Amino acid sequence: MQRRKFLKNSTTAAAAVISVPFINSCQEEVTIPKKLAKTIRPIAICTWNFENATAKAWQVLKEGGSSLDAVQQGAMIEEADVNNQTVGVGGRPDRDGNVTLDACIMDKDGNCGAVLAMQNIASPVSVARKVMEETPHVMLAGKGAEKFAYEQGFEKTNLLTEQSKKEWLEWKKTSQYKPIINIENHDTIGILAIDKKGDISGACTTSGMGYKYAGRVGDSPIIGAGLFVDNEIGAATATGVGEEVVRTVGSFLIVELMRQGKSPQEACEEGVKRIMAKNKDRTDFQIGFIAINKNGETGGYCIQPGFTYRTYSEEGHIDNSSMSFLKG
Ligand code: SD4
Repeated sequence: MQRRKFLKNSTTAAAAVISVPFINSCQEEVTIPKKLAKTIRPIAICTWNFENATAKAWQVLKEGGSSLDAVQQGAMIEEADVNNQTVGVGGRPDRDGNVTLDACIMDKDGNCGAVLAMQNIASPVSVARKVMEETPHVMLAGKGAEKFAYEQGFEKTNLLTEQSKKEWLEWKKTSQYKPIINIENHDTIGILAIDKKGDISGACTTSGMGYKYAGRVGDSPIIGAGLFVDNEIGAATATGVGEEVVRTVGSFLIVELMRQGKSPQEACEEGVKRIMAKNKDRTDFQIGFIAINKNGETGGYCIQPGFTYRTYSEEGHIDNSSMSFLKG
């Protein structure tokens, strides 16, 4: 049996590295920071201000359900909301008028599933879970994902609402592709949860950038970019311009930073700074990260003002709208 230790590399964190040995899923003895091994704190946390989604996830957690069910059911609330034009039914179409959806889900054991650019299915996060549980694969894309969904009993659904169609036809008059900060990138749901057993799961679901090039896929269904869960450490998820999140493998980075001893808040801040280091002269895009650690501590950070995240725990609903950001 291989033995290894995860050591913190920051001096402030050093005091907290008191050995808390346990056997991880690879049957290796690991030492995690003591502050990440204190108590179990069930919590649901999501990008933006999705009160109904976190309330649903919290209900699942409160009744003793798994974090996997909690994040799926929370995400499904937004997928079904026709007024959310960045997720599921009612999502903005691509430039050709087709609504194509991306989603992924990841569980406590590191299992994951994703669908990319899938059409005509109302709940891509549920199909992603089926990919995880019913296939040997992680990702299914396009027509293959849609075919698989039908095989699993999902119904064909028209995702383009009258409102989204009207706006798309208006957009076509100029066909200018310029995402507007906090508007065209808005409202993707990334949702993370810890259940009563202390297990962490996450999900992320979106229709992507409005009027995107047909076939374009962002960060949201990409494990490591739009979402990452490590049940020994914590989880992170992203919203905003996905290309930039993919370039830095943002969510994985944030979980690794927490492994090295950063708090969720510090890790999200570092994640945003890494992106800005690659985009020194740009001020025209938004990215927001949220994270939880094993203790149920949360953090969130973004480039521009306007992003928020919501948490639901025993303390009730909290809208973190006073969240800090990098640029004024
Ligand atoms: C994407 N990250 O497709 C998504 C968009 C998003 O709120 O987050 N919208 O790039």
